[in-house]
Amino acid sequence: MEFVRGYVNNSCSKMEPWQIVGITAATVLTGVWFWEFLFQEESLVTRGKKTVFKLARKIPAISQRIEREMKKVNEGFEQEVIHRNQGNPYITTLPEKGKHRKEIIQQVEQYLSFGDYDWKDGFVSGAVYNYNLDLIQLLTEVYGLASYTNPLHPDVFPGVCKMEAEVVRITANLFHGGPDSCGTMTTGGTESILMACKAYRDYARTERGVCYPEIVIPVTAHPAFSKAAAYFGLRVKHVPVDPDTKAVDIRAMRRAISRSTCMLVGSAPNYPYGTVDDIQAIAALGRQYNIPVHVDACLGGFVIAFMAKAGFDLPAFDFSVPGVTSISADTHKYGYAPKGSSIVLYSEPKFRHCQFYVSTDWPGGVYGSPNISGSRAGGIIAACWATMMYFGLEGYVDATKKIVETTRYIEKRLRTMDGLFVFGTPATSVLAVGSKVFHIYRLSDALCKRGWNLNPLQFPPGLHLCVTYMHTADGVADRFLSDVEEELAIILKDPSKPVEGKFAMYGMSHSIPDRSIVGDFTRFFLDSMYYTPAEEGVNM
Ligand SMILES: *Cc1c(COP(=O)(O)O)cnc(C)c1O
Ligand SMILES: *C1O[C@H](CO)[C@@H](O)[C@H](O)[C@H]1NC(C)=O
Repeated sequence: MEFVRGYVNNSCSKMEPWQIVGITAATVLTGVWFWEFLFQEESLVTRGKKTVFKLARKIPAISQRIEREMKKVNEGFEQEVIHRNQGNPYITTLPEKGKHRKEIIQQVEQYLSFGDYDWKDGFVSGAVYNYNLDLIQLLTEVYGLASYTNPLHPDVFPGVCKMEAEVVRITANLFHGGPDSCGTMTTGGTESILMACKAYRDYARTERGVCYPEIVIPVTAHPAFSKAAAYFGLRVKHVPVDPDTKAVDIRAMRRAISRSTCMLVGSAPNYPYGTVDDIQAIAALGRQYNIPVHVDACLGGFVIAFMAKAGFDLPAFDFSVPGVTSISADTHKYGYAPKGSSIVLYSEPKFRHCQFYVSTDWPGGVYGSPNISGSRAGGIIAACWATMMYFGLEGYVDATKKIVETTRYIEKRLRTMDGLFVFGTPATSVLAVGSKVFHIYRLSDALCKRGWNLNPLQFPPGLHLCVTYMHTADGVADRFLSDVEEELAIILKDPSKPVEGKFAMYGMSHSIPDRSIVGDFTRFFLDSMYYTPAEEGVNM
């Protein structure tokens, strides 16, 4: 101590006071700047890589080539949209006069007839989880009755509020929530996840004074978590999954935890492989480090909650596991409600309070809103409520039994096929296959040509099937399996042939190291959804 004092005093003895003040201030500011430079939302390495690619894209030869490719890709996307709409003219301005009801219905029918995939007969993975004309009629009527309600005004529409509260409570009970459990409805799984991330960010800030909260998620967790991080200024730490089980590596998750960690995430099941993370181990980490744990059951929540009753074994994954503090479950997937509804649940109201947004000083009055939307569609809540009443416990257990049995049957048969392997142990209704012998996208391409719409996976390449109620119809699973078998036989005659068709582009996009180019492609794809022709609008 003496020595340090003497040394510092000695070195400063020749300086004037302003110099000491100046150097101190400059050192502190440089230190802070350096700290902030090192520890940003993105790691130094990621930022370094991005800078290198950005500079590379400034080289004229490269930038021209990229531009050409981009243009091609963009035109490709537009051509595909034009093809899908079968050359029908576009309406780009309001019709001069309102149209007659009959004409509108005719046009709607025509619009809805576009598209090449026969989703009603089970050719599509996921997307539509149940199609039942009786239920649709009921929902149409219910939606009509409630279509003009807005639960933003509970005093005006108390009935819709009661329905929402009941849907939340029913779901909390399905997931073994205690008397303190609570939640809200949202517009979908993404919003449920956004809300949980927002709640935990605010909880970490207010309760623990964490300035830069971090979420720790498996690489297989749904992109909604990274989206939440991007929207709400959170940092993401991705944890790898075990290469064999495809469940999150718990030891790596422990290492990823820091003082800034505001939530741990496990999926039950995840989207890519349908495997379930070890929720009990994640919850134990949460308890040990006092960090909230979110279980993403968006996809399979309304399957996994009924599995025990349908006669399938499963480790506990819900509020019955101490340490699990929130769950997201989509009523608009296996809850079979129309799109636009999902549930986020918390073990205690203190977390839900962090989800709410409150503005106390607006001249328009004190304003409180539970989730992202302000005005909300009461019709969707009523339709979700009606779907739950329509199915009842028995209906859901029965559907779960059929769906999981079908998935297990498909899995068992796929495991016997040469050249294919199944990723991990699919737990519920989702499974994925890959190949060590040929490029799996060749199978994707071949099945696509036979009318199947399945989802491609990357890192490593795979093919994923989300089994819905439509796949449980007689003969659908067998038709799928025999199509796979026949195509496999063709592919295995020449296993090293490269991928062709539109899947070649998917394959190529994995090998592009500069992910910002893939990002640009994706933005063009999104642009193409809003494609309308450049010429003057046509009034049909
Ligand atoms: C579908 C899904 C979500 C998000 O749901 P959306 O309803 O599409 O917003 C979240 N997690 C998993 C595992 C999913 O499959
Ligand atoms: C969030 O918005 C959706 C969509 O309108 C609504 O159904 C849901 O009830 C909202 N959540 C809450 C808690 O209000």
